Amino acid sequence: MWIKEVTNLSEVIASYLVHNAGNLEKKAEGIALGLTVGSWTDLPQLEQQQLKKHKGRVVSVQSLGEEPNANRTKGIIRIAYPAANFSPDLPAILTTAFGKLSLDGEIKLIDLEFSAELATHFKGPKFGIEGIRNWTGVQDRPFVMSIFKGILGKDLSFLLHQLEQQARGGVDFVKDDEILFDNELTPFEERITKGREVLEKVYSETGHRTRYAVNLTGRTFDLRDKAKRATELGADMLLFNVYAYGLDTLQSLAEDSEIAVPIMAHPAVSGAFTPSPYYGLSNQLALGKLLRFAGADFSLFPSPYGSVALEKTETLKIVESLTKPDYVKPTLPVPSAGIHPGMVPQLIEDFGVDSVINAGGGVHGHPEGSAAGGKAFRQAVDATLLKKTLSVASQTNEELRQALELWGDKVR
Ligand code: 1AE
Repeated sequence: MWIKEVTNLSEVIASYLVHNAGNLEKKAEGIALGLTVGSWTDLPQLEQQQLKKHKGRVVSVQSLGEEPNANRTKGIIRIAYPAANFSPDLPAILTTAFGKLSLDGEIKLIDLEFSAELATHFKGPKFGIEGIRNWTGVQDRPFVMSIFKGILGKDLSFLLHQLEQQARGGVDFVKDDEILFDNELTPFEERITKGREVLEKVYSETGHRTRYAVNLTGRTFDLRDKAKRATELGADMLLFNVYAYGLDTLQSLAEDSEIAVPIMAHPAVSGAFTPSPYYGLSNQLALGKLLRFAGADFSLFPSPYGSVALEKTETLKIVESLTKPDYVKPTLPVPSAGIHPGMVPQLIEDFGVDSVINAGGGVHGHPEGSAAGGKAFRQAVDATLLKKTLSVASQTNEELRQALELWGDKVR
């Protein structure tokens, strides 16, 4: 591996995983030139001088040898792109670092490192983990979230009943299903106003406050007004299908001072970009750093043990890029999909206390209904933090006992 000196220039450094690229140094130089000033050495001296500040810089080249049994070489190339080449926004940065290059052979963008100056253009999450903890008053334990299920074709009274049951189960957050769009049966504004009444009622009766993330949907140019209206109506949080709209749309919403609520980024559609080992974006970038820099307070991603599983190493890299010290606040990791109470000890072991345990079917599928489903999760969390096994805890927690009887206590 060789590394050229890294400077403090305003720039973004892109890391690429390449396969079968031949001579890596040559490949790297080709990218550094090709994505910036084009051909270089044939130009007259004056022009070379003028173009110098725009030229991409090869930062490092590392061979990873051959893939076992595949007869394929691979390596990692890092290229710095001067900020002079782009406006400080994600569409420009992505197009610079991975525009046409994304179409050009076996190359995967695995990371983007922002220089300090460039990072000042990104505000990141409004709340971050600390902000969400202060807002909710929930400290020292993972949050528990449940997801509306089976709402399509149902009316508002059905939705409100399901909301009430989830809140009575003691979950911290309830989110819309990402496939619930604005519709006549459960209109966006009424979900917010009537949902709020239900959650206030549960709070006044039980002392437990649940917050609701309403799905912000519709045409892109309408989103800003719709999000503002949602906050005026008292929406607690917004759910957002960021990869259906684009990262910059998320960033614009997150930066708007009149949209002063946390935003939860859903991973829908991101799988179109991430699963190949050879092409696209890494999960740590797509569901980690880019969402954090674009301002998501929560990032949902497939857990390693649920129904839409990701490799555990992938999920841990996502969490690292959501939470490690960086220029912007951390984003709450939400490992999701196919989660049931028996998985709680493993979720806490893998993702820690600063995470959200999130389930749809694992709440509503409880034999005694959704409230019991929420309680079973809270009991599993409490037991795990007290270092009790779920099996011991289930002797004194009926809801947990029933959940374990149904789903077991194994992650797979
Ligand atoms: C990766 C996102 C998971 C999600 O949005 C969802 O609806 C999960 O539902 P369950 O928990 O698998 O029923």
